[in-house]
Amino acid sequence: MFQRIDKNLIKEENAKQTGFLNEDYDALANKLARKNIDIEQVTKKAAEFQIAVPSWGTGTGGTRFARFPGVGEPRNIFEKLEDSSVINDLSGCTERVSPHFPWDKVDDFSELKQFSDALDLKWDSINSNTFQDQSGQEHSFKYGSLSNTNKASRDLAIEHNIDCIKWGQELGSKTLTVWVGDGSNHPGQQHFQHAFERYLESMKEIYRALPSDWEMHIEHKMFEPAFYSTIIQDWGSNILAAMELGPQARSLVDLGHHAPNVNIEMIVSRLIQFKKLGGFHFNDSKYGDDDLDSGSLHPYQQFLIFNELVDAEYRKQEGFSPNYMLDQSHNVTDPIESLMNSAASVQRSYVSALLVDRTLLSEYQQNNDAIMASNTLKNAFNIDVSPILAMARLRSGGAIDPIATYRASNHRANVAKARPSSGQSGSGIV
Ligand code: PSV
Ligand code: MN
Repeated sequence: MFQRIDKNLIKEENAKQTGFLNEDYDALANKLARKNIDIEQVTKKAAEFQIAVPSWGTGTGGTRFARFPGVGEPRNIFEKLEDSSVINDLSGCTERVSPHFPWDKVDDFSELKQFSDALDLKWDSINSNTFQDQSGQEHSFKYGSLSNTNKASRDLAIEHNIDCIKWGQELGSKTLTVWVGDGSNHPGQQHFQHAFERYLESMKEIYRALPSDWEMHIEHKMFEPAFYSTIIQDWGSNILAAMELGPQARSLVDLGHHAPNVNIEMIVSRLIQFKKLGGFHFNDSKYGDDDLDSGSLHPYQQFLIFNELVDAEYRKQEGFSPNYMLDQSHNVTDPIESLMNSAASVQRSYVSALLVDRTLLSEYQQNNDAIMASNTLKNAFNIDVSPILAMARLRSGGAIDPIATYRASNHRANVAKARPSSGQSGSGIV
């Protein structure tokens, strides 16, 4: 049976560590004071940081080869919310959940809203799924959705996105994220321009249905499921589409959706400059869209992205308010542990970027002092901000050590009986 994480358990577990944390925090406060940084200001910002959890990330992922179901994994959106509340109660920075429709569709959205309210959770961006057919679907998405040559398939995809907006309104969301798998597998299969024209025409219809206080986020992806061309394959096509649609349309950057070695932080800077940065799907990757845990391989790249974000915040850049969200697949770990670790990893990058001496950096840049400019970033990155993150969690009622407290709670074993495994071991969507 699901039980919300016991606040007393959090207190007991925290009590074991508070003494050491205070010592480490004071030592870091002194170190930062020598650099004229007030640790309390930084901790306050760390405590304000929020990143959304993807509903689908709470289940065990898989590859196109196989999926190994996890014990007690959630079977529906209500159980996904239960697990999301565990993540938020321990991490203190994941109060929003991003649903995916129709995977998370319910008959009664007011019931779902009541359920999330009771768990102190809010709703983030709504993701529409037109990359697979639903059973009995009349017009297939096999050859694309919003860009399909068949108008009836396009209309179905448009209608689904408009439904997503309506469901999102019932949940209190303000953003629609559109990622489509449309593309081609063979050179010559598709007329590039005509396909993009059809996509834009469909997107314009969805855009017209957008409430005035909503945003539409367009997510680009270089490959997969189409392996030769993808309709919104990179940030170029993405920003073109967003510009064509209007000010409520912005681009979303999923870290795994670029060719290896692409300078993602520079893409972020460009999108910020033209008020087109909608948000992020954080994850890490070595080869492609691996969907590994955030910061597990490239923590410096993640920091450099936050360096751009904090710089925009520092300069009070107009129109800057990106959504932060995780988008990962957890194939061999407990998804709750991976999501807590990942949220903290992204929060760490944010906090480290707050420590960059921006006046000094700007002087070095102005004087073309490459080594000192680079060292200014490295100096901030190399400071271990763990005590700030732990203190922010402690003060917001979370756990100093989320994974240790989670394990002490026995959540997985508690829900295992109520959530018997479906026994499926077929391939899963990652
Ligand atoms: C596509 O690979 C993606 O990154 C999009 O955000 C989807 O909505 C999500 O993954 C679903 O798995
Ligand atoms: Mn994504």
